[in-house]
Order: sequence, then structure tokens, then C-alpha cells
Amino acid sequence: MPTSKGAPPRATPATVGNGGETHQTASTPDTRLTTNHGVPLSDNQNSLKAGPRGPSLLEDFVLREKIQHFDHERIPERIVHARGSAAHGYFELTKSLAKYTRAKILTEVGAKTEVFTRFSTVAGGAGSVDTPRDVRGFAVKLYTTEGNWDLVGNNIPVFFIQDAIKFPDLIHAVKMEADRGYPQAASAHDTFWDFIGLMPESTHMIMWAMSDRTLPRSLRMMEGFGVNTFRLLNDKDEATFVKFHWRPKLGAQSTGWDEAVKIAGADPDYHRRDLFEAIDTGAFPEWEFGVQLLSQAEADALPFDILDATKLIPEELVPIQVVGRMVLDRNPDNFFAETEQAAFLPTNMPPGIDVSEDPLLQGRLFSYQDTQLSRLGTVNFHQLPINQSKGCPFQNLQRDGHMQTQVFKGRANYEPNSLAEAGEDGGPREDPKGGFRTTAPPLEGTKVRLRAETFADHYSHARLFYRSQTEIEQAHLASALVFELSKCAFEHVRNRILGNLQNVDGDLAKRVAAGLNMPLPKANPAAAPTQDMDASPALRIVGKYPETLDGRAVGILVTDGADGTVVEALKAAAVGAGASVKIIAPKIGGVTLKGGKTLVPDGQLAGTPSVLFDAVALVLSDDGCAELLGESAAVDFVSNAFVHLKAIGHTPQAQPLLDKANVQPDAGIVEVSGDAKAFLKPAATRQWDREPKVRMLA
Ligand code: HDE
Repeated sequence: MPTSKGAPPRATPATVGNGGETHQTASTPDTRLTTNHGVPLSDNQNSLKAGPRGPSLLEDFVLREKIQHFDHERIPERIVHARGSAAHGYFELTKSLAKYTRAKILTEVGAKTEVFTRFSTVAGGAGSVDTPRDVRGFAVKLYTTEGNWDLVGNNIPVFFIQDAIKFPDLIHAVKMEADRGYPQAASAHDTFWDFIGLMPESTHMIMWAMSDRTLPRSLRMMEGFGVNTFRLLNDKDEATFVKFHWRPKLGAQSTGWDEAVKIAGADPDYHRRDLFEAIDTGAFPEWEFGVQLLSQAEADALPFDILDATKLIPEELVPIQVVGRMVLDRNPDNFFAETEQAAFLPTNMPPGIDVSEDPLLQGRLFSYQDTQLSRLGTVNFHQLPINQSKGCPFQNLQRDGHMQTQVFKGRANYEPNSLAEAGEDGGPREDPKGGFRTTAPPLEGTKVRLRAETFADHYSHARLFYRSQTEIEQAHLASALVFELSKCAFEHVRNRILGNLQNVDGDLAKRVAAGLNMPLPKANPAAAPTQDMDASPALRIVGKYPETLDGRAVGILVTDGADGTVVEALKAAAVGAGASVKIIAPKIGGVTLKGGKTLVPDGQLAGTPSVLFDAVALVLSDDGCAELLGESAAVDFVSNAFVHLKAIGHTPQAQPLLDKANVQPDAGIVEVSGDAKAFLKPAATRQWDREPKVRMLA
């Protein structure tokens, strides 16, 4: 020990630890670091040791507190929907539903209600990527003046299973396999398809899951659905069935499969970043809020059961009435405190909204409250700021429990009580008129473990979905089935799926069998005959989303010697049309434009591939282009943009690079040096006509 005799030399804060250069000290008492219990710290660089080179001392409560808190920073991730991103915003009612409900949030036109909305993938862990083929969660917490309303939905209007008792099996089958711990966030594996083949009720959802709906381009470009059927209840306690819808202003849009795979590598946080940046730059995403309303008689007249969550109600049969809008305009301040600790509960409903007997929903009414106990660790999770009912105070006689943050006053922790008669506070009371009341539908029957006969038709809606798609979307769906089943090693499982597909549509089954190079089996027995329903064009994406640059991303690749006026003109035109623009260059330090000006890019070529953009432009010089011919990242930039059906604007100097990337001229390949605006039309959509030339689809 260097200081074995006498007291060790006392180091002053300016000389200790990290060399002093980065040692920052508080200038006022307000900015002092403290322990969790408020004791000011003198040194956050060094633990307490027996001499400068000696062992650390148990006495060091500063070190112990800091390390112990760190050791416990993580909480269990959500068992499903673990990976998510969220934002704050508001809901505004534009049309009253007073005839159907007494819920103030649906009757007070113009009133703005704070919301917190979390989007998520389902299967992957919290650290998985943003763009697997997966259903997306769409959970909205509305802080209404009559308590929180959590509309916990998905971006697909139906679900895999009809009864909550199958949920653990479904999730076990889709998540990583039990022995090997993979694949992460992917349905393309044996156990998932084994389960699906044996659960024909999942076939309709499989049509959606294999469509481009599970490859959203952006969280801002997803539709949202309440999925389960709910009820609205008016002043007279008359009930109306309701389905809830969110429709994005930017339209539902998707990436392609190859693109999604490449995005996963280029930017695993693609959706999270996109949402954060859009809100950060004031491009607030917006959704219309709509309802489908139907009476008991109208529900009874439908050829399917509205309590079955594997069925949807086509808009063409029951139109969606738009009654409100949601705008997300504020990013969370702290991901953990808000996004991670948010607890959504389908049981959170204000008076005037109620559940239906949908057996999937009934199970959810238990599950969400229950799961918060293991995730957030206490029955008091409703006291966390993000979960508090901000629109109105909560008050009841629940008391104590882990992490109780309230200091209740008085003696009334039971009810009824007559403390008020003695001049004391008797506490809150029930409100028979304004409080939550349950619908009183007539019920019948004996206790049974049975599936209703009306749930037996497993294929008509799958057929409806498939036949309602455009040819492009049908080809994508068939190709996705071929891809996923090709990752399933069990021939008997692939065969069973083909037999189920035969019930959906003979042509689809044939295409998938051909894609697998397998003989087409006979249709599997079906529990009920498959009906032909009228096609529902509303179920498409292609041809439905608005062709606009609004909300889209444009990447402009530049080299030394490029013409700065072309870059400026392109940027101005694209930004003017609502796009966000990023400049990409071979080196992050910048390029020297023609005329000598330096342009500093937003991204470096190898780290900013074209998959991150909806359309790209190449503003190159002759020399710059010649150099890029030897750079595979540049060739990939262009060839990927081409095969991902994107518009490519270019200066004439970029032609050799276009040739090397095998780009064939079409309406999406435009020369922009004289007319930047020529780029805007093709950049506002995908070049669907190009697809058959670049991809063999099933
Ligand atoms: Fe969920 N679901 N779920 N789910 N779900 C959860 O709750 C569950 C279902 C949905 O951003 C869990 O707090 C059961 C349908 C979303 O925090 C858990 C069943 C729909 C989210 C749970 C379903 C959803 C969840 C996990 C079948 C669309 C994320 C963590 C009966 C309407 C919410 C948590 C967020 C999360 C259970 C089926 C949507 C375990 C038992 C159908 C968007 O409670």
C-alpha cells in the first residue's frame, strides 16, 4: 500500500479520477448530483477505496446505490408486443354519437382529449428489428374526462383465433422455438405453420398476415382496428354494436418483402426513427376515427357472427362513419417512463362504451390487468404518470400495496360509512346515474365448453379477402406463402396448408403449390361450406392510398463536381410537395460541388442505402459517376431502388451507373437536370408496372 503510514493525501475534486479534463462540478445547489435520498455528492468519478490502489469499501453507499439501481433497470418485457414506439397527441370529436352513447368523448364535438398511442410488433423481443413480417399493435390510451379509454387494437381487423384459451398456444407457436431459441421475430418456421395448419380458423388472418399489411412502410401509414366487437350504450341504456377504425391521412402503405429484409439490416429502428423524426420536425401523423354501427337485428341478418374475431364487417355492407381524428404531435420525453411503462387495458372504458360477448375479448378482459403485475410489479401501476387518468382524478378505497405513491388522508377506507355525520370526510360514493353500467343482453344456455355453430365457417372471409385484392397484391400474398412455407421443413405441414388453401381459392392453392414445386392436394374437410361474398375493394392497399409525396422520404446521392443548382431545385421541389429530403455522399465530410462550394451530407453512402427512401435521385458529375462504378454500395443503391419499384431521378452524368445497375428506362426513371418537378409525379408512388420485369412472383 503506498500510504501505509499516516493519512492518505486528500485528492481535490479537480485532480481526481478521470484526469480532471471532463470533471464537471455544480455551479448552484439546484444542479448538484445527489443520491436517491437527496444527499449531495462530491465525487461521481471514483468509488471509495482503501487507498488509491486498494480494494473498494462496503461502506461506499454511493457506489452501492448507483450499481444496485442499475442492476434493476430492466423490467420484464411485454410477453407479446414487446417492441414498440409511442407518441402523445390528441383526439378531437367531429361528429356526435349521442344517439348511441353517453360517453362524453364520443358526444362532445370539438372537445380535445389527450392521447398516448403505442405501435408495436407482436412476436419479437424488445430489442428485435422494426420490419419483420408481423402484425402491428395499435394501442391508444385516451385520457377522457370520465376515465381512461384504452382502445387496444391492431393494424389488421381480424385475429388468428376465436377463443382466448388458444392465445398461449398461438404465441408459443409463433415465438422462437422452445429448444433452439430462434427464429426471433419471424413466422417463417416450423412450429408456427404446424399450429396454423391445424387451426383452420386462422386462415383469414393468414391472408392478412401474408399480405403487404404486415410490411408497413411507416407507423404513420397504418390503419388501426379495434378488432373485437364492442357496444355503445346511450342514456336509455340502449345498446348498439360497434367496430372501431383508425384511418391514416397518408393512406395505408407498405414496403416490399425484399425491401423490408434489407431495411432490417440498414436501420433496425426504421419505424421508431421515422415516427420520432416526423413528429420532431412538425410533420404530425394524423388518423381519422371511424365507427361501424349496427343494431342487434342488423347483426343477426349478417351471414357470419360478429362475435367471431376472425370475421370482419365489409365496409360495403356497413359503412364506416368518420366521427373524429387523432393527431400525434409530441414525442415521449423518456422512453422507459412512458412507452415502456404504459399499461393498456381493454377493460378501460368510460361509461357508454361496453364489451361484447366475443370470447377472444372476454379473455383479454382478464389478461391485460394480470400481465401488468408481473411486468410492472405492483397493483399500483395506475399511479405511474403515463397510466394515470389525467382527464379526471381517480378516487376509491383501494389502499396500500407496493409502491403506493399516494398519501391518503382520513379514516374512510371502507364503504358504506357514516363518518360524514361526524363531520369527517366519508370518501367517494357510487354514482348510479353517471357511473359505468354494463349492457344487459338476454343470455341463455347451460355451462358448456363449446364453439358456437355460427363460428364454424373458417374460409369464406379468407376467400373474400384474397379475391378483393388487386392482382399485384394477390401475387405478393401467394409469394409470401411460398417464402414462409419454404422455411417450413415438414412436408406434411406444407401439405396441410395447401389443403386449407384449396378451401380459400383454387387458384391461390395452385400458385403456392407451384411455387413450392409440390403436388396440389385435395381440399381439407371444412367445418362449414365456404360462401362467395361480394368483393370488398376497401380491403386493398394498392390503388387506395393517395399518390403524394406528403410524408415520404427522398434521398439525393451527390458526388464531387455535382451541379448544386440541380440538388437545390430537387430538394425544394420535394420538400415543397411534403417530402423529407436527405443528401447522401460517398464521404460524410462532404463533397465539393461544381463551383467549389462544399455540401455536407446527411448520410454516408454505405450506411444510407436506398431502401431507406421512397424515391431517390442521382446528381453526379462525370468523374464522380466513374468513381462510383467501382463501389458496390453505389451500384446496390441504384439497383435496389429500381427493383423496389422506386422513382429514380438523375442527371445525364449518372447514366453509366444506371447502366451498371441494370436500370431499364420506364416512366419512373426521369432526367431531372432541367426540370426538377418531373421527378415529383413518379416519386409520389411505386412503379407497379415495373414489377413483372424485376421479380418472379408466385
Ligand atoms: Fe393482446 N396482449 N392479447 N391482443 N395486445 C397484450 O398486454 C392478449 C389481442 C394487443 O402497446 C399483453 O400489456 C390475449 C388482440 C396490443 O402495450 C397481454 C389475447 C388484439 C398489445 C395480451 C390477445 C391485441 C397487446 C402483453 C387473446 C387486437 C400491446 C402486454 C385473447 C385487438 C399494447 C400487455 C401495448 C398486449 C393478451 C389478443 C392487441 C399478455 C390473452 C385480438 C396492441 O395481456
